[in-house]
Parts: sequence; structure tokens; C-alpha cells
Amino acid sequence: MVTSTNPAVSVTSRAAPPITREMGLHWLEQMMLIRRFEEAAEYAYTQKKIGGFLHLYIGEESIAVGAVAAMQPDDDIFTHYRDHGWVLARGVDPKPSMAELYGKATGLVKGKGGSMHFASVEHHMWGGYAIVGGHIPLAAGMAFSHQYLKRDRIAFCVMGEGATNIGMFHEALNMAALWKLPAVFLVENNQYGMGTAVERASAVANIYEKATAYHMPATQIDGNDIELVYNTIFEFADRARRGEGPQLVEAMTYRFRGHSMGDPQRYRSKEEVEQRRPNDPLNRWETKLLERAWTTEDEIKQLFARVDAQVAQAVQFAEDSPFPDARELYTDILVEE
Ligand SMILES: Cc1ncc(C[n+]2csc(CCOP(=O)(O)OP(=O)(O)O)c2C)c(N)n1
Repeated sequence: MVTSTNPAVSVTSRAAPPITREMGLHWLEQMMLIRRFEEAAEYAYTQKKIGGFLHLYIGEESIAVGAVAAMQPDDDIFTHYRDHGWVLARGVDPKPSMAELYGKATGLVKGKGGSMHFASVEHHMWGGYAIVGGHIPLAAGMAFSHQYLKRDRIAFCVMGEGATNIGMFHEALNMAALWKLPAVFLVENNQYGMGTAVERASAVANIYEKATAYHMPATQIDGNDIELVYNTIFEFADRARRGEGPQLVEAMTYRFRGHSMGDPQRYRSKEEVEQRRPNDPLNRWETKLLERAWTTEDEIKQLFARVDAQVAQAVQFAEDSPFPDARELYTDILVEE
């Protein structure tokens, strides 16, 4: 499962703690929370209660949930704009998260960021970046600070496969490898960058092979297999934490919704999307839990009802919250020393 693209690099790593029934149920609940949260956001968007861009993560939830489970709580996360799942998987409250989408003062970043800029410093979640690839050097910089200050923490940088064609990806990977920074680069390959299929944009079909240029251990996995995500991220993170330098994981997945809201999706057929449905990570994990007799249909119903109630409360909270005061336009702009 774990493959190094460079035989000169050590691939020894510790295995992840075993997955328990409790963990399995928690993962199902988190994946369901992300799914329902985004479905509610999608509906609110059609009602014009949410504006701007809204990039949904539906179909990719197993990556954030499995990866966050494999991290330490004070590891730092930088993501691209498809960030709702990452924030919720990190344990951020859905209420301020929904309020942020509504642009309300009670939002995660006071309603000033919206969908693409979810962040919570206390959760070591640094956002939410709209410039494709722009956050990759920032994550490398955070990894450098951990190394320089001898902290036992690593930086995770999450991006789409499209970002790996951007210059900043290569600059950041080069520096990270050169300085053996404690970082994990996680590519969510959902097959499309906006309306462009990966093979039309990248000269290298297997994205993880790009890490070879920087002598970085890398692998490609099925991102919709939550157990594989958890085990792989744990092993790769463990190596980065123990000073073996940066690592890269390419998680193969598929987004079931358009790139953002209002995407007519002319670049793929309805049949293609339907063919991918059996690979839905949520259904796959639910089926596995039932097969293992780790849960029952009844328990799942209760769990989903809990999630529905939580999302309804989040929507109510967002609806009831005030918009920011106009004076907020002039706050949080400069950092004072
Ligand atoms: C530097 C830059 N160029 C172009 C864009 C416009 N843009 C927004 S999303 C996107 C596609 C990125 O695809 P990918 O990295 O695969 O992520 P995904 O949306 O598939 O999760 C592009 C080109 C941008 N935001 N920033």
C-alpha cells in the first residue's frame, strides 16, 4: 500500500492505532454531518441566503474525516477553498460555520470570509485559500517554524490536483524537501479542475509521481476508503514528525456536485456521475460497519437523526444572527505588533 517513489528514501513508519467500533461510528457521524451541512448550504444558496462562491465537498468526505483522525489535534491544516469538510472534521461547531456561509457576524471569521475562507486558529485550521496553490508555501512556512522552534507538530497542506500544475506547488515542495520540513502534502484528486479533466491539464497522469522530482516519499490511494486514508495519513505523518522530511499522498476521489454552485457541468455526462455513485464514501463506510456488525440499522437511524437536528440548529443560528456592522469593514485588516 505504501510506496516510495524514490528508493533512496526510507519508508519505515509506525502503523496507526487500530480502528475501533467507536471510531468507526464517529467517522460515519462526521461524514454525515459534512454531507447534511452542505446539502443545507446548497438549499440556502438557491434561496439566495448564501452568496458568492460555494464549493461543495460532497463525495470526498472520507478524506477529511480519515485524515483528521490520523493527525494530532495541534497539527496545522491549510486547505484550498473546498474547505467545509475539513473544518467540520476538525471539530469546529457547525453553527458559526453555517453563519459564516450566511455572511453573519457570528460566523467563524465574523462573516467576512464566506465559504472559501473558513478558519479557526484554536483548531489549528488556518483556512480556506481561494488562490489556487497560494497556500502551499504558507504550509511549508508553518512546517519550517515547527522545525526551527523544535515543536512536535507538522503542517498539512490540502489541495486539488489542479494546484499541482501551479508554480508555487513546485517551489514549496522543493524547499520542503531541501530543508526536510515536517509537512504532509495531501492532494485530493477529484478528476476535474473546474471544467478541465486532469488528463487535459497535467502532463503527468499520476499526480503523486510529481513528488519524485523532489525525492519525496509519495503514494496514491483510494480516497473514498476511509480506513486506507486513516492508515496512510498516519504512517506518512509519523515519518514527517520523526524528521524524515515531507511526504505526499494523492487521494483519488470524485466530486458529485459541480465545481461551484451554478456549474452546468457540460464537461461530463450524467452517466459518468451515476457510475461513480456506488463508490460514495459515506455509503461504503455505512455498509462496512453493518457487515462487521459494528452497528445496526436502528443505531444508524438515530445517528443520522442527531446529525439532522444539529444541522437544523446550525441553519436556525445562521438565520437568526445579525449581519456584521458596517464598521467591521475597517477591523481585522492589519496585525498590530
Ligand atoms: C491562481 C488561480 N488561478 C485560477 C483560479 C481559478 N480557479 C478556481 S478553482 C480552479 C480549479 C482548481 O482545481 P483543483 O485544484 O483540482 O481543485 P478542486 O476545485 O477540483 O477541488 C481554478 C482554476 C484561481 N482561483 N487561482
